[in-house]
Amino acid sequence: LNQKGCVVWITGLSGSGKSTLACSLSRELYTRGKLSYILDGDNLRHGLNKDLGFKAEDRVENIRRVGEVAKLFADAGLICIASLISPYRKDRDASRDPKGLYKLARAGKIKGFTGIDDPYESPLNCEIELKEKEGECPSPVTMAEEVIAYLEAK
Ligand code: GGZ
Repeated sequence: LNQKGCVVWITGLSGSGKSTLACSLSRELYTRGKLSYILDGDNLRHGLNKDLGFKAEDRVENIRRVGEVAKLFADAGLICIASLISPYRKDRDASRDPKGLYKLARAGKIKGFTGIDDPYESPLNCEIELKEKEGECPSPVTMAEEVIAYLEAK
């Protein structure tokens, strides 16, 4: 396989087009020779998550399970596209916590974890700020190009 496994997590309200985006993304990836697999919240609620409803604790468990399954697909080398409402920030963050460090920190098992119970002070006068554009995180290549362009200009 000429690809590296990863998880693309799509969040948003019911009817906002998450499943549609997941399908078109999967198709586009296929035309580029990349294998993907869609984990759709609504579909999974017929099987893996059929015991879960929409109470807060059920949604938390829903996101946790899908996060774990998504990790397995990514480990197997697939581009796993998870499309769930996933309304709670904390649960989404937990699904993007590859080393489980934020979870441990939130449970108080790691003390003084930056961003949880220890501060992160962003610089006040930084020269280059690499940030999201239109809600999207630029690729490492794009960010590297930005740094190089800045250095060249200087
Ligand atoms: C939200 C609900 C609810 C309630 C049924 N709240 O647009 P749909 O219909 O086809 O997809 C929605 C789906 C949401 O499942 P998720 O697993 O993505 O939700 S979560 O991440 O919050 O766990 C919607 C349908 O289930 N549906 N009742 N009360 N969506």
